[in-house]
Amino acid sequence: MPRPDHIPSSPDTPGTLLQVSPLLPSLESALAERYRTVRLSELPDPAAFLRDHGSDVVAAVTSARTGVSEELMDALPKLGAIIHFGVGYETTNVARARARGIDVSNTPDVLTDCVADLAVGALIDVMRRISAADRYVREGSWSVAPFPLASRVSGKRIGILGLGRIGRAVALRLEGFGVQISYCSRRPVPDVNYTHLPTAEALAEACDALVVTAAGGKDTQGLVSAAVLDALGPQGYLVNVARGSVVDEPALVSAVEAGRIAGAALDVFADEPNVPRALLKSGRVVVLPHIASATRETREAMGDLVLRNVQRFMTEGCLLTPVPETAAR
Ligand code: 8YV
Repeated sequence: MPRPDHIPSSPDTPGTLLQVSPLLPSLESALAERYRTVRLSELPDPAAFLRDHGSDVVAAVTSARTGVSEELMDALPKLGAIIHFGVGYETTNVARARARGIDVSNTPDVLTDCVADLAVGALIDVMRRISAADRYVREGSWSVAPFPLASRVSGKRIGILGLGRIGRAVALRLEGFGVQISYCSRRPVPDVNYTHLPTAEALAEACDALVVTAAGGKDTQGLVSAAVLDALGPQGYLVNVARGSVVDEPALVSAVEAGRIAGAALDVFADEPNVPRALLKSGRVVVLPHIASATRETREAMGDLVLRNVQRFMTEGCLLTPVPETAAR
């Protein structure tokens, strides 16, 4: 069958690289220059492509947000690698990929600093009410009355939910604020001096602000429950730079509406880009459009790591930064 116009015939590489979702423009160009790349979302008839050419695809590049669905995996019988742009990969069923012998990679480390920077910025914003104070000045309220007093950050008790690479980078930054740090992770981390607490609820109970840096996925779904928010209490703040799924969002909405927590700074939501109205309306909530890794420097570094993973797979059949062996879904 003749190759349709929308499928590039060069460069000559060992198989087709499927780009599942839109990516950083510089990465898209680099992939297209080096590999026979097909952009699934730009095809007039993706189903026809998968039917007629699915067996040409040897690797898939996708975003953390999109992953590779089980249906798509099933349509690619020769798929050998799924390469994610992003540290998260919960949108791909890794156990199923492994069972098929498909390797999976992500982009760890290169985004840690920027995500931690934003988490600390968001924490200070919600406690000191920086965004709210900015709105206050702009709407002309400063000449009417002074801005209400906010909450001190330095010296407070901060809980970190998920002490992985990003959680540790957040803790390291906060050490400079003289805070007391405690954390909850699947297991105690051996080389830190922070206090380990066994459950999210115990952690929330013991802190003034809870910073969520745990990975998304079914293991952490709804981990920040109504009970955890109640344990945080009316003087407590929630910061989430992880995944919307880690927080029970309806429970958060009702806790914010009832003043059962003091405030929240959220970079991630359950159904992005949709943000519940109650959160948008609350002056106690800082809402951000999932920007924790969104700096030019970090996104370029993520793109570069994706490219190096693709190169490694296409030349040596293995990946540079495979996801941990323990990763399931
Ligand atoms: C990006 C992220 O928004 O790395 C992640 O898991 O959530 C963010 O860095 C994402 O990679 C874009 O798909």
